[in-house]
Amino acid sequence: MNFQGIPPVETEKTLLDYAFRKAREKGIEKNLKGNWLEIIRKKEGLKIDSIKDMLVQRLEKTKATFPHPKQLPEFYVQLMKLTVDLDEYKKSLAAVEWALGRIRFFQAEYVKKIFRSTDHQKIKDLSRQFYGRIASVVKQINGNLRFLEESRKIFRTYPDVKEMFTVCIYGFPNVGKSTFLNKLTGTKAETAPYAFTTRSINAGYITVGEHKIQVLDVPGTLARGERMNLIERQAELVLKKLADVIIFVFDLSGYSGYSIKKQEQLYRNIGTEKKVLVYLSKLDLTEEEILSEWKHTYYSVEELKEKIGEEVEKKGAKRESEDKSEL
Ligand SMILES: Nc1nc2c(ncn2[C@@H]2O[C@H](COP(=O)(O)OP(=O)(O)OP(=O)(O)O)[C@@H](O)[C@H]2O)c(=O)[nH]1
Ligand SMILES: [Mg+2]
Repeated sequence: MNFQGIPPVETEKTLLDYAFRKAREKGIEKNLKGNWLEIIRKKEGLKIDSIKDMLVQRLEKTKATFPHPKQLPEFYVQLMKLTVDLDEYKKSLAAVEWALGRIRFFQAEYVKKIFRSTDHQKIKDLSRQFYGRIASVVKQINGNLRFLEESRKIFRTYPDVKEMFTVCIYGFPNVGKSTFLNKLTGTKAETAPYAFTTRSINAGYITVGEHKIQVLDVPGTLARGERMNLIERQAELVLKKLADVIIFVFDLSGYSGYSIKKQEQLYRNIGTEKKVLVYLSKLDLTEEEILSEWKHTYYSVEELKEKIGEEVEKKGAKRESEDKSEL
């Protein structure tokens, strides 16, 4: 799902200004044939069609580019529940659908009325009535359009994750997660000597044997519940729902600004439900004394890759035995 490519949603004012301006341009079209009554009918008919076309085209685009929760993998539905008001979102999509119906209905109605009318003034009045109705329809969904635009900005922060075996790199800001992701997968995620460089979730891929594995770099925090920001909520969901294996990055050097004690606390918070592997970063900056205490937990990037491979095999074997027991 392309959450990054959803185009902006226009306001009621921009939509109407644009549609009415285009209609005025149509209204000055020359070369219409027939008697004066036929020409007036055609002109007004063209304006009405043009308004309908412009609005329908834009609202259809909104309808087509915003994902409906029904079409999304479970992970993204959960993510939506955490980050936007899902009921309000569904209501807003339904409102766009409703507006499309009304616009098409009024266009058909008023064109019919105009072509039946034999009075110049009456035709002008009908046109004006149509504009009023259409403006009122679009105004009625303005709140919904604004809500969709706000949702779009939130969707843009969503990670692009696939449903495959997933390794999550987890740990405090600035400990070296993105550097490790780059070492492991060869991607080029941004790294920097200050915290919160990674504002959304970076992804890379590795192949172990014949298995393709997704590796996500997930920012960590000790905040809970209400105190979590948008990215932290996403991180927690990725960790709980998506991760098959977690690699926890410890920075023992002190350069990240987080004490070893704090890092151990975050490590313990993960719980025991998932397989957790440890990676020690910044060994070149770490004091010998601390290093000797932690040496037994050290694995190189290659060794960790092998361990991930073992977990993929285990999961595959588990799935096979589950499949057999279902038969
Ligand atoms: N000397 C040394 N520096 C490292 C090592 N690993 C990471 N760094 C540096 O530590 C800083 C932070 O690394 P990042 O990989 O950006 O850390 P991060 O955990 O992704 O940080 P956030 O995205 O902010 O959460 C960068 O300046 C890296 O170059 C290492 O093994 N040795
Ligand atoms: Mg990072």
